Amino acid sequence: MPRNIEQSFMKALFHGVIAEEMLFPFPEMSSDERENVSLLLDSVRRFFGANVDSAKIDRACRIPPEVLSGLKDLGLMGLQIPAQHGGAGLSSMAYARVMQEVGSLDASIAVTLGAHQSIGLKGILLFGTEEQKQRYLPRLATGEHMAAFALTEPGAGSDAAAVKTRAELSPDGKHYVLNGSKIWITNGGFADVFTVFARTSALEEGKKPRLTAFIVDRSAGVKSGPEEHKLGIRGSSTTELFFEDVRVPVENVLGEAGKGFRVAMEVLNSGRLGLAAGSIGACQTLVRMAIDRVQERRAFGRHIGGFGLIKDKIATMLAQIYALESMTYLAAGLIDAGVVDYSLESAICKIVGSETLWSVANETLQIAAGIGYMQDYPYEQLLRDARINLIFEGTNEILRAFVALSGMSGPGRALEDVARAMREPIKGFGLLSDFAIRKARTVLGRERMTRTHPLLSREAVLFEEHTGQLVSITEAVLRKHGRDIAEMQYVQKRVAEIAMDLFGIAACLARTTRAIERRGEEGARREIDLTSIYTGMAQRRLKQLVADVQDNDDELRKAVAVRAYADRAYPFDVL
Ligand code: MYA
Repeated sequence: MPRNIEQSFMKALFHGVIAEEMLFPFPEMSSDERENVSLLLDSVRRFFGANVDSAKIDRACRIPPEVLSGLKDLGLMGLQIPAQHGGAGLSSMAYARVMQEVGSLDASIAVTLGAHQSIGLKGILLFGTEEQKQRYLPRLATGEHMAAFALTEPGAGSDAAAVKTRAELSPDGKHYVLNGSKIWITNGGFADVFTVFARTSALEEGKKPRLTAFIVDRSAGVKSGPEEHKLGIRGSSTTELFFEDVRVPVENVLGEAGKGFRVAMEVLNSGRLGLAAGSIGACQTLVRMAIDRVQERRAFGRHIGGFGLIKDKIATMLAQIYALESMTYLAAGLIDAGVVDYSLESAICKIVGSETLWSVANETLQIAAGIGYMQDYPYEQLLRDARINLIFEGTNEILRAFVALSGMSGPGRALEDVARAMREPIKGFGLLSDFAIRKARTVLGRERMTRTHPLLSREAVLFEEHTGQLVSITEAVLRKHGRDIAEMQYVQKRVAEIAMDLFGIAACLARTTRAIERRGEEGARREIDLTSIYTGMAQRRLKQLVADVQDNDDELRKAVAVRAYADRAYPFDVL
């Protein structure tokens, strides 16, 4: 059990604390749940095999209604809704495993299911009152009602707090009146129930408005725009939503009035893991296709699978997927263990999931070569379907900034504490937080990985060393930039990427240790090898990232971009 259930593994790591008890033993589902999930997955595979034609869904830009109702009959709409409210009551690990399977079968369907339950109804699960749960969850669990999450607006995408949709309390205090619109809402064309975010305070210059989350029934007057035409996930529904004097009873406020931003963030924290899980599944489908292709396509008198550069691509994909799967199930396991703050871990899984999928889709298409580019084959659709994951549920750029700033905020506070304690040594010492005390008593040196299997000691040392680097870089940039760090996006990107690689190595170490303990060195050979390849790749990236902190051309790049904005184009022509 974690040292401190409030603490996040990654936030602790930014302080140099390796909370090994959060890594070991690597989490797993109970055997009962594993059995249930296996049975469910068998039915899912059979159903998709017999009823789902992804190319047809892509061409028709819709999921046939009979497929949607079949998915509902399978019980796929209420996976995490507790049994008492009509759902399957799955743990986060089990939910992730089901989303992984659906992600391996059809992206439009995965996104529809994800928008319904990873985010659409998640607010009710996390923040709903008992009365709200009883009123909404049973019909959402069966899919009689479908849900959507309505946060994004034209001026409030990455800047989620800038929502303009207004909610005014009626003079009798019995309901709110919503006015405004939302864009790019997944399931927007048909959802019956929406989690809507609106501002309930006046806009003040330089201040963020207070948001409130509402459960809004379509029947209250929510209108949808036409379906958007998209690059990929074309079978999923994406529309605008319009609220014109939509009356919502005060009983439908989700969480506390004025605390809607937190509701949005917590829902997204949990939703991002679903996306990572779906990405694992899509990667598995792609790697299977890539392996089939390299064994059937011939060049220069032999299968292309025999060439070193092809082997390199396949090995890289496997190592990346192994790390992604390890990170995602580690994070899901932490949630199941009761850890409250998993915001950094889930953001990291979302970034790594979407980028791994993009790279695996790209490399698989490359291996397929000519046919990869043709619409008669599935590769191009998989590539198109994969692209959105880098954008929605928080763009990877904004999530990198979030990982860095949120990770560094703890050490930032600790440094302030230390500075204060140094100024007022007697009084100040009592004000020190746990972490700051450690720091003040320094030199604490780096913490050790003590529970990894000895066969992985090289990788464990690398993890320890780079944890030390993360801490010293964090301290150095906080001392140098102070609060201005919020504006230092190059630094944020590097810090985030160091953190991402460290989480990946930690997750692989924990999972592979369990594999070795259970099956011995030879039985765990595949896991050991993939851990070694992944750690090697991460090591090379980490070395570069650390070097770039000191030696970079950030300022030059900024200047070039500013000149390009003035030129409004690439400025040369050989003519
Ligand atoms: S849904 C729309 C997705 N939109 C976003 O993700 C929005 C991204 N933006 C943000 O997250 C925020 O605006 C950011 C903060 C992070 C930029 N957990 O001053 P602040 C706290 C907990 O930094 P801002 C979609 O796309 C923070 O500590 N707390 O805020 C669906 C602070 O607290 P305090 C958090 O600068 C698509 C306070 O909030 C978090 O305004 C369909 C203010 O922070 C957090 N994460 O911006 C998907 N963040 O005041 C279907 C901040 O106490 C998926 N805070 O210090 C299906 C997938 C299927 C896969 C298929 C595969 C094939």
